[in-house]
Amino acid sequence: MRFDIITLFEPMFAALTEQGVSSRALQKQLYKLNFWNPRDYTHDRHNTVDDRPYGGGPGMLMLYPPLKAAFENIEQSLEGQPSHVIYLSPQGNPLTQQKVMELAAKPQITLLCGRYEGVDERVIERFVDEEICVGDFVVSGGELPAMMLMDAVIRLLPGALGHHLSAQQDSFSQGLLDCPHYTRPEEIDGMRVPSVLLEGHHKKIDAWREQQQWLRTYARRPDLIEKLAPTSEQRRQLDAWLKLVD
Ligand code: 9D3
Repeated sequence: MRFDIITLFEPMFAALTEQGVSSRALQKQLYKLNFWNPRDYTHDRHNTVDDRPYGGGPGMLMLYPPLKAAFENIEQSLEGQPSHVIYLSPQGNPLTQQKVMELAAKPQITLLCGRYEGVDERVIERFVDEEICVGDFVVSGGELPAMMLMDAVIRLLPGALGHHLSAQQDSFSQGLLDCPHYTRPEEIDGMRVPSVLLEGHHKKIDAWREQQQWLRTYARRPDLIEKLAPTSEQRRQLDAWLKLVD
């Protein structure tokens, strides 16, 4: 996997390159990273990358010409290999684990990180394949959303996780939230580990964990239950568990 990132704030990506799974995956050369700063493609004394919106209104927009130059330089460096261009944008499609898996199968991804109020719409029209949003909340630019996307993709790359089961077994991959987990000690501040987890009966443990997944998902994310389209048998089981609980 190769990531080409168009950003005014390359240093922010140290969060990805200097810590954790994504950092080790980079050392292992599971992916390559190139940064392209629109400021490097300006020609005026102030290295201007933004300007005021036509029609008025608050804030500034990223100018077309420096971004065009960045895209053209990426294209040149790709020597004919295909590129998939994503603009991180509040107007984008929500990022999902399904989308993350699709992206992890691509040889290359270009990420355009907006600042200010965003980019001139014609940049999107000419250079962008898809717009992606990371949630219905506002952050100050596309860099943190880009890093979230990259982290999610990188941990799916073969060899990134050490233990291969976890990436597949994740909640969302499965459609249900995760069950509660406990480690030592067996009792702390008056709270005991559920006894089923201490008894070593693995069939019972699996059944308990699945019950917890369904009950938690029902309580916290009923939208996920609907999306799962449970079978009538699964619905009956959930109803039975719900009656036991309250
Ligand atoms: C006044 C309208 N705002 C749009 C919702 C302005 C605006 C807010 C934040 C314009 C750009 C930004 C910067 N955010 C992103 O670039 C961004 C983002 C986000 O804010 N939330 C969730 N996903 C994303 S992806 C890129």
